[in-house]
Amino acid sequence: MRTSKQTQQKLPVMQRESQEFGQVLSSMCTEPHPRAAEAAQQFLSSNPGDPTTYPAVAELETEVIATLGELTGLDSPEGYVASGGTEANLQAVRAARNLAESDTPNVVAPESVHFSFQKAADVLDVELRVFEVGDDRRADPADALRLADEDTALVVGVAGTTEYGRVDPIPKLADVAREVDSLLHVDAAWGGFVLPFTDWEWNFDHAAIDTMAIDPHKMGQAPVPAGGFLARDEAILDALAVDTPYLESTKQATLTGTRSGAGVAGAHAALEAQWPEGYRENYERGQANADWLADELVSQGYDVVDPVLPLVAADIPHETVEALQDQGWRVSPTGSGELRVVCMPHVTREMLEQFVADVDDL
Ligand code: 0PR
Repeated sequence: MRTSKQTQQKLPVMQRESQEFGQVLSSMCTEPHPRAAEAAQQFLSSNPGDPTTYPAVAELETEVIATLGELTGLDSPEGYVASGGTEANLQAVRAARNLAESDTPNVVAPESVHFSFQKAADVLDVELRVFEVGDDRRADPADALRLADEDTALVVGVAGTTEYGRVDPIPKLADVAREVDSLLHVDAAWGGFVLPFTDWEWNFDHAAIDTMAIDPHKMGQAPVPAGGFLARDEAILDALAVDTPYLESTKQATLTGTRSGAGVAGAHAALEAQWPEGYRENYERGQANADWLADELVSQGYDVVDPVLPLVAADIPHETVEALQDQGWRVSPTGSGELRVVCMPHVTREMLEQFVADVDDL
């Protein structure tokens, strides 16, 4: 691992500069809502992994899951606050594997899935079958069906892809899952806090979805770590549970043991402050910014992938991206090399105006 200059100087932590967001354009993290930061502070030493000892934070977690259920069209949601989208996706694969009858279960997913599925497949010893996406960068259910068979334990759809913000045809993928008798998981880790304000069909109410990832620590403005794992049925959590003989609660379905009370409390406060109107405003502002940025870059002659959600990918040459990075812009490319700007709540029009001017100068 590289050591930064700051580490080499060994400044005491309180004298180090914390991350500024003024030039952060490609991250899916954002500044936490002020009330969420405060709530996190208050629960720093509580462990939601031990609800008997820490009932206050456990109650907050139940309420977070209830609100996430409301956001995703699920009346009596099961689930928990995970460490992030990686854990939620891994747990979805794990539940499907544990419930599958096959000894050689596989997972069918579009190539646009987050790389956390590769980790899940590796850790859980499950075959990951990936199919290409079409020109629209979305999963084609016919391709999913071609790859699926009687050993398929899980079909995955993404509601807001990491690189282009695309939403897969979730109801049709649910039909595929039903046809091969598998579960359906939707990864809305990033998209889940913007999609409620769009016409996309993506949630539990729109299709026979079994599990979902939806991360408060991305668009939800909660402090890190706060991911969300949701399930329609208790049987899914049961499939993940192990006995916990020396705790008063007798089983645990989470992947990690000790968990972040700060994450849970922060997510709770963020949801309380922002759902639904604050998130709606974030979405509308983010989408307007994305549309504006896309137009500006097109008028500078770049190819831009139409932002269907608040995420812009533009074909900007590698040297220009490097020059922008030298100017302090925190930007990173997609796998195919496009520059990617995620219009998170901290990304303002003023930032983008400066960014566009810098791109123009180069
Ligand atoms: N699912 C989707 C659709 C994601 O975009 C991501 C992360 C995950 C799952 C995994 O979530 P966790 O990272 O919470 O486990 N997408 C971002 C990415 O890989 C994560 C990220 C966030 C990257 C902030 C950089 C950054 O500064 O690009």
